Amino acid sequence: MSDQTIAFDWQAADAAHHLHPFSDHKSLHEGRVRIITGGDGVWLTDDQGRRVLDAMAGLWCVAAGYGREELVEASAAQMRALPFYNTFFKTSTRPVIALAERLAAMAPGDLNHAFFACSGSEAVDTALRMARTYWITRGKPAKRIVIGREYGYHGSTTLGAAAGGMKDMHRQGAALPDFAHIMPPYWYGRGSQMDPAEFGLHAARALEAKIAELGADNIAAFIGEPIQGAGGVIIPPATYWPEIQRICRENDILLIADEVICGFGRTGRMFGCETFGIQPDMMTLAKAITSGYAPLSAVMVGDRVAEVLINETGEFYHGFTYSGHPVSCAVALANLDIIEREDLAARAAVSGEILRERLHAALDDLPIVGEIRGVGLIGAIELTADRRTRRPFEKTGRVGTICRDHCFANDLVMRAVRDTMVFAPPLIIGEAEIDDMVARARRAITATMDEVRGEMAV
Ligand code: PXG
Repeated sequence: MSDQTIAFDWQAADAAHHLHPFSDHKSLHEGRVRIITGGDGVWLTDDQGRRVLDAMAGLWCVAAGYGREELVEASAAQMRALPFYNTFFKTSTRPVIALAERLAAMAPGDLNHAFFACSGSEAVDTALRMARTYWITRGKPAKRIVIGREYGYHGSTTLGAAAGGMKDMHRQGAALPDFAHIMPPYWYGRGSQMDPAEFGLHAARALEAKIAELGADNIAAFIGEPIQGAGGVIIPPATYWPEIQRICRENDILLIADEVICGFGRTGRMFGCETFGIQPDMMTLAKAITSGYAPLSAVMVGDRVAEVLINETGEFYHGFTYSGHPVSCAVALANLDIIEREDLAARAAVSGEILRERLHAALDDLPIVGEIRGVGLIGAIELTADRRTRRPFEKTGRVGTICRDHCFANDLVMRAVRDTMVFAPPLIIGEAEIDDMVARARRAITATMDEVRGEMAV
């Protein structure tokens, strides 16, 4: 690095000119931002030379791990050949065609058609626009309402934020008419009096009640993540999704699975829909589709909806300059090669078992740990003031933030959602790295417990 680079005050420049996503800037400016400069496998390097174990895979996306030369090469080769061309106006490029065909072959059931965008939010927006367009084309324009769930996260465009169940986002201008929400299938937080199977049916039937209230003739679609990621890794009981699917079918409501986090092996199968045994009408994909190496998302559309869009709608007035960006598509193809060749879905299933076993062994004696849960390589640790009654701490989020900061101090990236620690490491994580991750988590959680012991049941 040149002297000039070293002398530059990156902290001051970031504070002066960079508005961060989902950040309270005042409190951000009170401390230092962590500047990440490199990555290799599950490890990040920061500008202080520290090595950090990234148990969040970037932001739930770096499935294949950092530093994969193959992805760099795929990107460079495509940039040399053709850095950009659009897919509007009767044109296409080979990477986008190859990727559409490949995703159609991979996706479950009849999800045979791909529409591309750059982010999960745009994919969700697209799916919702398609759902409404489908019903308009079929002569049922009143079917407009989209039902989502509390704690659901479907991105940050206005339609996605309205479909999601994050109240803070709704309060900042993202509450729209024709969106409704039902309870999440959050057994630990909402259903611990029932057994999980019974609670799964109970939570699904909230959809039936909402349909009765609003009228099936007014409802376009139900959207849900197979596992709610940003909402705190809420894993529904096995009874939940089949019941949701039954209710959607009986009421002629489209079922949209938001697989932005679950897709491409995270849950131990290629898609969350396979883990939970459902066949949606549409599926949104992003993040691990390129392992985060280039921005890309897709909506996979089933034959029933696609045939109406293709044969009856006429022009669908929707799309983005970078829909099917050739460089992102080339990276996605190389990334899917890695995911398939290294069997990362099956590997996530096995590593997830090992991780949970080690977490139990390391954390079960800490009274602050209320529950450890996971499927494949996505999971959560609930922090509680009283393990027996599951009493939460006062002022939701405070203890989670304390723990997140202790994780940082131990060079471990885990996210706090409310007072739940969530993790989703790269799918290539090895056994020794799992042990390392668990040891750091134990140190961080123990330090958290020491700090808040006075608030805990004795
Ligand atoms: N759907 C789901 C299920 C997501 O998790 C999006 C849509 C939107 O994707 P884009 O690419 O537009 O961000 C997401 C994104 C967090 C966090 O802190 C989670 C996401 C994004 C940013 C932060 O957990 N998920």
